[in-house]
Amino acid sequence: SSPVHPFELFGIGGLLSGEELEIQRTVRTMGERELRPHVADWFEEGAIPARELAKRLGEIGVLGMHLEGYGCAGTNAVSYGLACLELEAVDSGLRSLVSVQGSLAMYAIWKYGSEEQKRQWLPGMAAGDTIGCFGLTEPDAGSDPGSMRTTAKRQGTDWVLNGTKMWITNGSVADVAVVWARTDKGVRGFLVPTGTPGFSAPDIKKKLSLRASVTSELVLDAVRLPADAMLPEARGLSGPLGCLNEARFGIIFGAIGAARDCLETALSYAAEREVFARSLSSYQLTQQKLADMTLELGKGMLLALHLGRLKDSGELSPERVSLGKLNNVREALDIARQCRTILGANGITLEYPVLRHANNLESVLTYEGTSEVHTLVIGRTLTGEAAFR
Ligand code: TGC
Ligand code: FAD
Repeated sequence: SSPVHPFELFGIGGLLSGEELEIQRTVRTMGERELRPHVADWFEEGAIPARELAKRLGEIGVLGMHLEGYGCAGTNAVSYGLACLELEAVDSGLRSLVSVQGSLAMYAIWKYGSEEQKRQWLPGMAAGDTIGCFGLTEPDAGSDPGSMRTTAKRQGTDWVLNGTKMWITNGSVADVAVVWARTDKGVRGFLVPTGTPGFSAPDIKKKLSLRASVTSELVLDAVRLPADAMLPEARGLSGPLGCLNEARFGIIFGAIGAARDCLETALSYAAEREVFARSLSSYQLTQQKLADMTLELGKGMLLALHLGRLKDSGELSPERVSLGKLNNVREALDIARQCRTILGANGITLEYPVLRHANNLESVLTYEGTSEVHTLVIGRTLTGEAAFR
């Protein structure tokens, strides 16, 4: 009998509306035609044409697509998730570009910015003409952003920022950095045009993961900003953490995209590859791997959709986001590694996407809250006891 796709086996398509399917198709088509042919080279070279990519992603409407107004598409959350899924099916680095632009930098302005800040920045960012980055992590403050050292101090009506941010996606290509800093009234967010004197963003080199993505340090050396550079509505750590919920949501779907791409690759490879005079897919050991991976992929997709529907009905708590991020990234990474075994030696090259996805997913497991942090969030929810410190 003819093979059935894992998502078809689970009946996933029937759970999506016509509009959601259409958005998914548009992003998939663009990704397959315009991104996939180049992505292995970008990964190998450790360089992407970020500006052109941002412009093209803006044209298809995926930058800040789940936000309302200011040039954003205003789609539902599930559609945004599906766009992330299709981009990450090509490469986690491309989904990262979109996550950071839309869910972190744009969302921070959209949620916490003044009307003037929204009008100044959001339309250009939605179009991909202006690139944003989001600086929370520091060399000595990752999982515990509350221990950040970057400061913003008043000098007259101005603010002066000093400190270093680390591991910042889109950092050196950004036009505007959303920087979180400690003030005498707690953590606040600042919009830093990257041409401001004292700001620099050296790239982080020699990455073995997320190579098709720009990752930089942000150095703030007495960066002087006017009073209106502060995001007026963000107070305390709940400001940046509120943005992370948005980006983590996209990752819940995105990780499924990477895993789907691996499984599709392994299914077709196993069907073609002959070992001991029979197709690799005809062996029970292979079928067990394929069946187990299909179960995890399908369950992860159902979880993503469930959380997406909860987000659309306003019932997605941060703890629920932790369930999805922890499960789907962990399972996607397992699937990518298992698929690599099916491809044998061919699996270690960039001719196939599986080890590229696996390497990328190592970063995805760590950023936006490590798997340990999300485990502890779930543990705190279940027991009422915080075990972070
Ligand atoms: P805690 O005392 O729990 O909370 C401090 C304040 O924040 C509030 N809060 C949240 N608000 C919104 N959403 C959430 N998810 C929130 N979690 C906590 C909380 O209610 C409280 O508010 P208030 O008003 O009472 O002050 O904070 P804690 O210091 O104990 O830390 C908790 C912990 C460890 C869970 C948190 O700090 C955490 O999530 N750490 C992980 C840090 C992280 O995820 N960093 C990501 C950086 S950005 C990134 O990685 C981008 S990669 C993107 C890409 O390339 O795709
Ligand atoms: P640490 O916090 O030092 O953690 C090290 C280990 O200790 C981890 O396994 C962790 O889970 C564990 N650990 C920590 N606390 C506990 C605990 N209480 N109990 C048990 N174990 C614990 N950040 C941004 O702000 N903006 C970005 O755009 C951005 N992009 C990124 C892109 C890439 C490619 C990468 C790799 C990272 C990016 N990050 C970004 C940073 C990312 O969010 C941090 O790496 C992450 O939050 C973890 O921080 P850390 O690396 O300092 O690890």
